Amino acid sequence: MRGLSKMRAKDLNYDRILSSMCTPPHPIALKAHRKFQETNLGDPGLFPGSAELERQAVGMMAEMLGHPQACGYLSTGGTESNIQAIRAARNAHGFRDGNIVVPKSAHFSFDKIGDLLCLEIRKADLDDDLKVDVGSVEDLIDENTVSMVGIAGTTEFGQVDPVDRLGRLALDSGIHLHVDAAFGGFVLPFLEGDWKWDFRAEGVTSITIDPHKMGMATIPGGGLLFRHPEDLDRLAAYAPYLTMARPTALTGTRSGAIAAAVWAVMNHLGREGFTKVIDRCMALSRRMVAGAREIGIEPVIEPVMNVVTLQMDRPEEVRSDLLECCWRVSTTRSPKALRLILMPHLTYENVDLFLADLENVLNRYS
Ligand code: 0PR
Repeated sequence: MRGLSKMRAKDLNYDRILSSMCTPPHPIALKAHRKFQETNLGDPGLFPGSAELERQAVGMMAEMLGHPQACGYLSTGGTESNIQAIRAARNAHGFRDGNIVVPKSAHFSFDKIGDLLCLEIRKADLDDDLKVDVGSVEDLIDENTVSMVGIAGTTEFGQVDPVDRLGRLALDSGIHLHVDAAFGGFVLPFLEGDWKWDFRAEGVTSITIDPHKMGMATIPGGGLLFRHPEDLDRLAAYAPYLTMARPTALTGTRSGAIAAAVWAVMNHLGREGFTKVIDRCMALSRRMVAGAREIGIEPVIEPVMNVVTLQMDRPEEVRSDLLECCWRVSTTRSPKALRLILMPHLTYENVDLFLADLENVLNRYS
C-alpha cells in the first residue's frame, strides 16, 4: 500500500484544476460505487439488483431529457456513447460507406468514430456565436448521410447548437440526429431559459449524457439514450450463454458500481440539489468573467454554461506561466482563448486567487 500512496501523492488534487470536465464525485456516489464494485452488468441475470438500478438510473435520465419512455444504458463515458449512437444510426441505414455531419466544434471522439466505423466525417461551419450553422449542415447532407450531430455544451466553449432547427431538418430529410450532451446534459435541465435541445425537440433520435462530468457520479459513468427501442436493438450482439442473450453495450464486462453511483446521486440530489450545484457553478463563472473584465479581458462568448473562455493573443504562453502558480488551465483552437471550466470543486476564494495570478502573468507581457 505504501507504493500506492506514493504514486497517488503524485496525482494532483482538484483544487487548482480549471481545465477538467470532471470533479470529485459526490460522497454518496462514492459510497454507492464501493458497495457495487464487484457486480457485473455484462451478465445481469447474476446481478438483478444492479441491473434494476441501471434501468432506474436510465429512467430518471430519460425523464430529465423529456422522454420518459427513452431507453438506453450506462456506458463508460461520452466517447463510447457517441460511438454507439452513430453505430446504431449507421446500422439503421444498412450501409457502410456513409458519412456523418458534425459541427466543427465536435469533440475528437467523432474523429475516432470515422476511423472505427469507416464513415466520412463532414464538418459543418459555425456561426459568429460558435453554434453550428444549420445552412452549412444542410449543404453537407446527402443520400449517404447516416446521422447529423448537434452539441449541447461544446467541449471548448460550452455553446449549445440550435438542436430544434437541426431536428426539423432531420425529420424533413429522414436522417438520425444525435445530440452530444456529454457535458451539458446535467447542466441545461437546471438552467433557466427555454432550451429545446433534448427529446423535446422532435427529430432527436439519441442523446449522450455523462454522469461522470456534471452529474457528480464516479468515473467511468456515461449514459446513452435512444428515443426508439429499435435503435438500441440495432446494437445487440448474440451471446446465448449469458443471462442476457442480446447485450447492447459496447463493452462486455462492466461494473454495476456506476449504476449504483448514478442512482444514488440522482435520488439524493434530485432537481433541487442539482439546481443548487449548477447555480453555484454559474455564479463562479460570472465571478470569473466579471474579474477578467476588471483586468481588461473579455470572454469569447457570454458563458451559456460553466465554461469560460477568455480572449487573448498568446493563451499557450499564459497557460504555461500559470502552471508556475500550480493552476491547470487549457486553451482553445479557434478563436484562440484561455479555457476555464468552473466545476463544483472550485471555490470563490480560488477564483479570486486565480484572477490575481492571471493579472500578474498578463502584466509580464505589457
Ligand atoms: N463529448 C463532449 C462534448 C465532451 O466534452 C467529451 C469530453 C466527450 C464527448 C467524451 O467524453 P469522455 O471523455 O467521457 O469519453 N470532454 C472532455 C475533453 O475531452 C473530457 C475531459 C475530462 C478532458 C477531464 C480532460 C479532463 O481533465 O476535453
